[in-house]
Amino acid sequence: MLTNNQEKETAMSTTTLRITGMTCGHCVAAVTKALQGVPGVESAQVNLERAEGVIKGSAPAEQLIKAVEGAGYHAKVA
Ligand SMILES: [Cu+2]
Repeated sequence: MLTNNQEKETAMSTTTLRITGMTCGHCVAAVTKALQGVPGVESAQVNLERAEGVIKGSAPAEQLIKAVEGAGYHAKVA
């Protein structure tokens, strides 16, 4: 158990993205869904007012940005 937890922690990281183009809750939902669909993502929290997404997991930032752009928005590492 302990070993599993430790392995998980080392593989996990937090990526913060600056996301532009979102105007409403629909956009937030679309971006969140796109991010959650990236392999390795454990959780994605998208904030409209801050134009920000906080993603936890082992997915590389490059893949996260691709997913956001695939949904029709723009992102870069904050
Ligand atoms: Cu919208």
